[in-house]
Parts: sequence; C-alpha cells; structure tokens
Amino acid sequence: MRFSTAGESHGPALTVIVEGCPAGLQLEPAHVDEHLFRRQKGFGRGARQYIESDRVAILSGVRFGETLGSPITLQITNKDHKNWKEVMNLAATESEPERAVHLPRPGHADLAGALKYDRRDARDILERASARETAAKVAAGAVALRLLRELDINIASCVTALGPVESPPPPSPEAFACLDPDMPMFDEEATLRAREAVKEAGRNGDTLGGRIVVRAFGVPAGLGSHVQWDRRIDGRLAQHFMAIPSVKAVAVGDGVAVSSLPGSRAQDAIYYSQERGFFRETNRAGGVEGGITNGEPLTISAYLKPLSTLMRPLPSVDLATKAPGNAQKERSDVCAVPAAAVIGESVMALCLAEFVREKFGSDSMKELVRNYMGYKKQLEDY
Ligand code: EPS
Repeated sequence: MRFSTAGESHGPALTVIVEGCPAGLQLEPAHVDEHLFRRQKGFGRGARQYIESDRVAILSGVRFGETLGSPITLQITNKDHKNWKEVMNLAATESEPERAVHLPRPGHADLAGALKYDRRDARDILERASARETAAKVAAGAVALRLLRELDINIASCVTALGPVESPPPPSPEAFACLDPDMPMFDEEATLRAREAVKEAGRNGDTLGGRIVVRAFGVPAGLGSHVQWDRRIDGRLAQHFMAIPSVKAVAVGDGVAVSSLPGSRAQDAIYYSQERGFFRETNRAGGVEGGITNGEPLTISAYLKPLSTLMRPLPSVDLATKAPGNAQKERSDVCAVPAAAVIGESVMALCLAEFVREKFGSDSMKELVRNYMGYKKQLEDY
C-alpha cells in the first residue's frame, strides 16, 4: 500500500490517495472520522482545533461501503479556509500578500524551505510544512488500520513523556484502551503533572515536546527481511515515524536503553512451550530481530522536540531586509504530543500494511485473509 497527501494548512482541503488496498474491505466515512476526531484531542492544542471538526469525504475507490481495489481518495475540508481566502488566493496578485512571513521561525521549515524553493514569503513553505498535513495521514492510516484488523493485528499508543514528566507505558492491550485521549499517560499522577507542565509552558509563551510509544499486537513473525537494507522493517518504520513533524528520534523496543548495557542483558532469551510455541519473557527488541518481526508486540518510541512556533519568539533575520528581529508569531499549539500518538498509530498501520501487501500480495480481502491464514498455519506447524 502507498499513499500520497496534498494540501496546505489554510487551503481549501487536505487530500490523500491510498493505493494498493485490496477490494472487499468494508470502509465507511465513520471508520475514518473516528481517528480524525481522536487526532484533534489532546491537552495543549491551540484555537485552530475549535474551528476544525475534521470529517472525511470518500471521493473514489469505494462503492456500497466496500473498497474496489482502485485508488481511494479521501478529502478533509479545512473549515478555517473561509478566513484565509485572500491569503491563500490562487490568482496572481500585484500587491504584497496579507500575513506574509518574513521572519522565519528557528526550528520550522521556514528558512530552509524559502532558500531551497526561492520564495520571499515563508508562508509558501509553512503552509505545507504545517502539521495540519497529519490529518490526511491519519485518514490514510484509518484504511490501513481496518485492513490490519481483519488479520487480528491491533495498534495502540500512549504518551510516556511530556516535557519533564515521565510515565511508563500501559502493561496490557486492555490498559492501553482505558487511557484518556486528552492526555494518554498510564500513570495518573503523571497525567496531572503533565497538564500542569503544559499550562505553565503556555503561560510562559513556550512549548513542550515529549515521547510517544506505539505498539502493534498480533503481528506474526516474518514481516520484513534481513536480506537487503531497504527490506528491514525497523528501517522503514523509522522513516515513517521520522516523517511525523517534530519527531527527532525513534527507538525500536528498548533501543536507547540497551546501548549502555552488556549484551547479556540486552537480548530476549528464547523459550518454547507446546501451547505458546516460541516465546520470550522480555521484549527489549521491540518485536524486531534482524529487520524481521519475531512475533512479539512491535514497539516503537518516538521523541518529539517542542513545537517551534513560540509566543516569546527567538531571534531571527528578516528575509528581505536582512535586519535582525524576533521570529514570526503564528497561532499554534503549546503541545501536540497526544495527537502525535494517534498519528503514530496511523503510520505504524500504514507501514505494516505495506509489509503485509509485500508478503501476501492479494487483490481481494478474501485472497489476503486466505494467504495470511495459510502462512499462520505454516508458522504453527513449524
Ligand atoms: C501548526 C500550527 C497550528 C496548528 C496546526 C499545526 O495551526 P494554525 O496556524 O492554523 O493555528 O493548529 O495543526 C493543525 C491545524 C492540525 O489540525 O493539527 C504548525 O505550524 O505546524
């Protein structure tokens, strides 16, 4: 499965085309809207989320509630566009555009993008670099999540750090399901402290980053491969996660922690029983060994830097005059880490769906489930 998004943050709409979804998957707008709604939650979001109430329109690839095997086009209208019609006008203009951005924000794509694309108004860059794009990604992810559910693969997420506040991930799939979408941390006391930290950052005109953990349950051994660099599933997962705005580091399992341990404490010993087959007592590897899933829950941690739009801006330089000044203030969020957890589920699903299609092919869901179950039987009989 492949997907490609289009759309500017304050343009008319965001669009995503998902290709390679087999025919016969039940898909209705409500299946997508559920995830779009979750992405908009999260303590620390800004005023924009009160304007938008994201809903998907399915424009192609579905008939009578089932996918056709053809490209699926999903579209989300930007309600805020009506307030930005002049700023985002398609027609040529002689006059200086409204709300032009000449003082690039350190950490955003403003300066690097303006230099690369030879734009004098950094809005030409930031409109597309905006994390609003992740709404389209979550819409695509909803299709992948439905496909995986047919194979009994389920994905959950949580926040394990918000600014200085840390919380362990939930111990079971059931515990993941009980998290508060506004602040999906397992430790209740940490949740309260995290809310306070966000409030304080907001009061100071500052922003906060954090860490999310995304886990996939029910992934069989054998997705990905050791035989070629670009077939390793951990590498491709890392790319998907690194492409979430603000994510600056990604770890598979306990990848960061084990780097300072002796080898004897960094691996997961192998056991076998009649009922469970091969199993482990630990999952430091995060469900991947040698670029191949090993049957344990697939676990990715992603680290997000604090958002770069600051209400107390950092020094910058005017693109036109080259005079020093403070970076542009733009309406923004104080913290988007809870939203990133939902986006993380989507990219994990999109990546897993890619690997499922690579291994099991299939034009229809019937064929996919048959091929998949055949492989699961092969694993059981090993
Ligand atoms: C964003 C800035 C804010 C966020 C936006 C990401 O948008 P605005 O400038 O319109 O207030 O709200 O995120 C979303 C709109 C969204 O739906 O996630 C940025 O600069 O990346």
